[in-house]
Amino acid sequence: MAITLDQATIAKLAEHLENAELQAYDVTKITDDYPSMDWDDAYAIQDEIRRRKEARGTRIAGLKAGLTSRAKMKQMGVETPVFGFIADYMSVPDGGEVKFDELIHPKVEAEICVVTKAPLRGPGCHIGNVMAAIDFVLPAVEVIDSRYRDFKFDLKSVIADNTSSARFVIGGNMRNLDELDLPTLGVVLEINGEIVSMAAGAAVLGNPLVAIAMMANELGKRGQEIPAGTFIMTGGVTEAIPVKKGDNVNVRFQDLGNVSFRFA
Ligand code: 0L1
Ligand code: MG
Repeated sequence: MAITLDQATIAKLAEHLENAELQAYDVTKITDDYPSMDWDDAYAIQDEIRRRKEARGTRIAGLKAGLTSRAKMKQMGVETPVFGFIADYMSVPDGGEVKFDELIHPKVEAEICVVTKAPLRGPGCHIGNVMAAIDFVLPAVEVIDSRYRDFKFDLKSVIADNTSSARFVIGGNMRNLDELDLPTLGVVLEINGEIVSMAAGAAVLGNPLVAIAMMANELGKRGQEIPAGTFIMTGGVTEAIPVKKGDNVNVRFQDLGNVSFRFA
């Protein structure tokens, strides 16, 4: 693997995708125009989007793994998790409102999340390292919003598009890892009071902490680590559910409490 695109092209594609995100319009997948781009090119474009945001004063709120559950891999027709970041302006308070018109075609997914208390660095990071590095566990709902028309993309295009990051809502209660059994932790996702999806933590790679080890190993390939104090979303336990303006979302996480919000 290697970076095959020149810096000007990486910068142009980052601007193209970030404009689509910030102005809420869809685009065709970038591999249509750059079919031979590499995984490293895709992460370089994502890194450039992050650099652009930080240069404007945006703070990075955390890291995320995506496409980590069988349900989501099947839904999107892919086999590999992807990794991205979330930013401060993407945060919506529990009980709050997500402005639908700021997004293109949002979907929601329930995620088991952690905050770390020690750095994690790959290669060779495994679930034991992750367990030792966790400060606490907490629930969240991610609102994803691919910038690609009709959510039609391939993995390299979606990595470049910062893995469809759009909004996230943290709620419920913080718990110590040793108070929980993450693989059997049940999650019920309701829209407008109706149950639309149910799953348990094991849906995410057998244990959501495996997604964090994979993230550390992926970052390690690029000489990066997960710093202590990082908020990490481990990926949707269910498939992602499309929503419309006016929808009320409520997710019940066993032992972790509820996360609720509305699309206004
Ligand atoms: O958080 C996610 O699982 C999103 C991964 C990107 C693919 C998608 O938009 O479904
Ligand atoms: Mg997600």
